[in-house]
Amino acid sequence: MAKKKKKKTSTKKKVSKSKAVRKKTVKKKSVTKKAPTKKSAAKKIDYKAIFSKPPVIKASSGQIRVLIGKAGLDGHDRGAKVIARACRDAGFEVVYTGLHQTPEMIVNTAIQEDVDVLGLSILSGAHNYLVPEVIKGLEKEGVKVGKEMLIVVGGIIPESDFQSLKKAGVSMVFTPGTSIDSIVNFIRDHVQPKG
Ligand code: B12
Repeated sequence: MAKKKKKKTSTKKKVSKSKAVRKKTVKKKSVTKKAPTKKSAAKKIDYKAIFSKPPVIKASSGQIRVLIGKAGLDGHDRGAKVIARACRDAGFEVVYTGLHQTPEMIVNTAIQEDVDVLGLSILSGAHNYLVPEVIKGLEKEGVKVGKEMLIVVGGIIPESDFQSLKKAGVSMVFTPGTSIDSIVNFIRDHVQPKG
């Protein structure tokens, strides 16, 4: 019995020791927490500056022609369909590729349909691969991206990728929550129909 009592006391001591250690660690953490510096504040992406001067192109006909493309394994087609319908309602000529297209398929359709705007809808996270692939394919076929054809991208696109997409030839990125009107107006403002 006496032995058992001794054991219990020693365990209590151990617990109280480890509590003290935990308290110390918490204190340390709060001390080392840094306030945001000027450097980290400067890192914030100013997407309006990145896409500040999108080009204005001349349409190949009297009606603005738009292709909405879905590349890769991405199965999210709501946004693409919503945009395709809104563009049609705005009076544009619209072609929708449907799901699971390869970049080559999208390039071929864009050229065959002689579109002024290629809108890529990507929610899969593969935009950093797919978008440059499509643009490279168009340029290989002699399309002057940003002069004869506007490339716009919509979907789940982190702001940190805006700069590289702009560099690849994208004129504007539209993320979730963008109003349909602002998308239609962007196309109207940046594509001048013939005549
Ligand atoms: C609905 C939904 C689904 C539905 C899709 C139904 C369908 N037929 O589209 C279902 C249930 C099938 C689904 C499945 C999956 N999903 Co999901 N899904 C969503 C959810 C909740 C909403 C997407 C949506 O329809 N929004 C409404 C439409 C109108 O908005 P939108 O597409 O964003 O379009 C707007 C803009 O982005 C822009 N836009 C979009 N396209 C274009 C094109 C052009 C040309 C222009 C100008 C503008 C534009 O304009 C629109 C209007 O503002 C999002 C979360 C979210 N809040 O976005 C996740 C989300 C997209 N899904 C996600 C994931 C991971 C999946 C799955 C992989 C889950 C799984 N493990 O199975 C699968 C993948 C299926 C597949 N084969 O691809 C992730 C993607 C993560 C990422 N990319 O980093 C998200 C972001 C959820 C999350 N927070 O994790 N999903």
